[in-house]
Amino acid sequence: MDSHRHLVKGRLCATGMEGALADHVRAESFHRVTPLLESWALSQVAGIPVFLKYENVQPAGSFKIRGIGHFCQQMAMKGCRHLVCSSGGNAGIAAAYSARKLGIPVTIVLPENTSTQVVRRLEGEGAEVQLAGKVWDEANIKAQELATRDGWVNVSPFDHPLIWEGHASLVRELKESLGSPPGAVVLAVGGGGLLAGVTAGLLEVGWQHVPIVAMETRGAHSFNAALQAGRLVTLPDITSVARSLGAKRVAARTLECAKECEILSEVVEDREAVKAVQRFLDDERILVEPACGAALAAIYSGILGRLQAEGRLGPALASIVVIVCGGNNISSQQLQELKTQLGCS
Ligand code: PLV
Repeated sequence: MDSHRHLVKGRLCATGMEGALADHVRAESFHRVTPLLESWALSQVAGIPVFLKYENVQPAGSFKIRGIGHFCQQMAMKGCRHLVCSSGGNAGIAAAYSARKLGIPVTIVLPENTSTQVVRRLEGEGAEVQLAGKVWDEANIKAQELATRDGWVNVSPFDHPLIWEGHASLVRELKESLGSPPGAVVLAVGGGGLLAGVTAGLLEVGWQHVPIVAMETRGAHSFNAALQAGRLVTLPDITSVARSLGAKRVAARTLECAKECEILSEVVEDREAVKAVQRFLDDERILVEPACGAALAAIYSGILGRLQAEGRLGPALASIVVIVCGGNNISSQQLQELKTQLGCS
């Protein structure tokens, strides 16, 4: 894996710093325990209790801080001198937030079409921002180049065991709040870090029988394409507006997850994801980005009901958990523009 290679190149061996930093770094995680609340509106639509895991209230605006915060803390303990992270936005904000807390300089590489709002947020965190390429995969090539510098460490937005370990904390919180397992967990898939983390968490708490409904938008459906082909597939381009789901190829680990847990992969159109964002705003008065709309569309577009009718999900589910992954790539104006672009009234 690339991040391991860079660690070797960066010669991040144990130093005297390790002990001193370790106490500070281990003191507290950067993520917060988030609320799990039953949604009246979504439960009405689904016909069963729907619980929302509100990751949008994390300090960096999305679940990403769980895994990336954990990864960055571990790298700091190993004496990392500079962090570099390629991102569709949210992983970068999580890395920049973590780097500021750790006092380590950070460079975030984003696709050229990144909104000024996200760039400003990153600069506000003290990050150096570089724009490279049309999609995340191209920005990632640039980040990999930078990460070969001495003492620099590459932070993958989704592809590292420490990231999955950090994301798994979300499932421990679910177990704590719910006690008994839900009928399914619904989440969005970009490169598959959240999927891998939730799989790890389900295994850890003994909930491996809980099906995961893995949502993507068409044009960013690299996991669905891989599952169908039975091997990793590189999409020719990212054409979805859900830029945060825009990894042309998912992490190899995602295919292993599909062997360890029951994963139901579903693809929605951009219009459905954006309509879900609008409906969620009206129902819960919370604005999330289209990446998160993809997960919410599992309820709003009746996908759960269809999976039940097809016998792929049980007929009488106790409850459903939807991970409200959040996201910073949205504003009321951007939502309006997306609706106009996609012809949603
Ligand atoms: N976004 C990554 C990858 O982008 C990033 O750099 O921010 N929901 C939101 C709001 C996200 O930001 C992401 C990932 C996902 C879902 C999907 O998570 P993943 O990549 O772990 O499957 C290209």
